[in-house]
Amino acid sequence: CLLLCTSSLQGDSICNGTHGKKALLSDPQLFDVQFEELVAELTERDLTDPALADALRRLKEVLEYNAPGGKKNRGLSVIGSLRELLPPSQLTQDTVQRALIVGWCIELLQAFFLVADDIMDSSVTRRGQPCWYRKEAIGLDAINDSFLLEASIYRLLRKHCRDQPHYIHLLELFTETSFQTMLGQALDLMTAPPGQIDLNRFTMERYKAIVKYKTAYYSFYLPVAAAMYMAGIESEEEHNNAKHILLEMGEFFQIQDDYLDCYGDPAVTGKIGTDIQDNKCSWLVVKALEVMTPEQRAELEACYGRHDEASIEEVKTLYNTLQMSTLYQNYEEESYQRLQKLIACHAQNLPHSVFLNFAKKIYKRNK
Ligand code: DMA
Ligand code: MG
Ligand code: MG
Ligand code: MG
Repeated sequence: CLLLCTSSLQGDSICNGTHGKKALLSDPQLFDVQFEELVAELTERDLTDPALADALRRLKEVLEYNAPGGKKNRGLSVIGSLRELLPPSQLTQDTVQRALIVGWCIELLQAFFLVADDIMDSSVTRRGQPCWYRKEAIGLDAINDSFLLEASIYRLLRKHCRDQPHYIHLLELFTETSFQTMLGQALDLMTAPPGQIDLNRFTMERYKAIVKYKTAYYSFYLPVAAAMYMAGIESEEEHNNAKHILLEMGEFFQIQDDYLDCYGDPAVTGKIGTDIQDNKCSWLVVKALEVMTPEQRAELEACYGRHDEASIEEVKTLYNTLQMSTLYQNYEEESYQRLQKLIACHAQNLPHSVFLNFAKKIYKRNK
């Protein structure tokens, strides 16, 4: 059905069903249909050596458990941004389909990082289900599964974009962004050595470096930059303008993630927080350190980064005493205002809607 879809107004597509029945599919619906297609492609049609049957069955299971089930904001923003960047006449069926596939490549990159991140962070749940490595008979085999998710990206890009002028740009963008994310994860992990509590490590400067690299590049710059390349926008100046705004949004997004780690409802976020016991350089601890008394600092030194329930509760009580919730809400408001200004002066030739659509999705989120 997807091949027959023609894009039309406002993110909806006319889709001729197999019986000639016309249905209006939204981008999120098209995106889900595309996932089924891509799984079949990667696990049934791509490699046909019967000797690989078991491994391909495993890949299918890994893809289906770890790639969908999230908010899909990153993946959907490729087609969303492309609709803002290209006139409807240039949004052919093929172009729309390619944008959906590149969107899934970003979701696969995210799945690759999350499978590994959950092992490293000793997390319990993700998107409302057990983390993949916690499933019976999976364990550390999940490491190889994360590699499979990453490798799938490049098979899809090759298959669908190889003859496009933007192919090389997309390849470099994905490899460069992956490297940036890995460096960010390295900073995140080395700033949180298990059992070695040293509050002096938790500076705002270190915090900003961690989140720019581990989150902002792949979550915000990558989807918009991919859409820009697909629309033929290659100029470094345009990319730097977009990056300026998107990295700022990414920083705020990770601050929300850190806030929700402690204050979010696991039934809504789908994950149980681990930052306090993991000794993480979270926005909450960095900000709390800025406002606490020397006595409170000594207390925090004695309970942060410890796994017993009483210590975790003590950190949370201290956060409540310091009114971290209010500090966060003030920060959110301030950040939103700053972002609006940034869009007004840095978006330049790019449609502001590319950035405003993204901003709308993340401010005041609770999941
Ligand atoms: C996640 O940071 C970053 C990457 C690259 C996956 P995190 O560990 O705070 O994320 P989460 O809270 O989703 O585990
Ligand atoms: Mg994590
Ligand atoms: Mg992590
Ligand atoms: Mg987190």
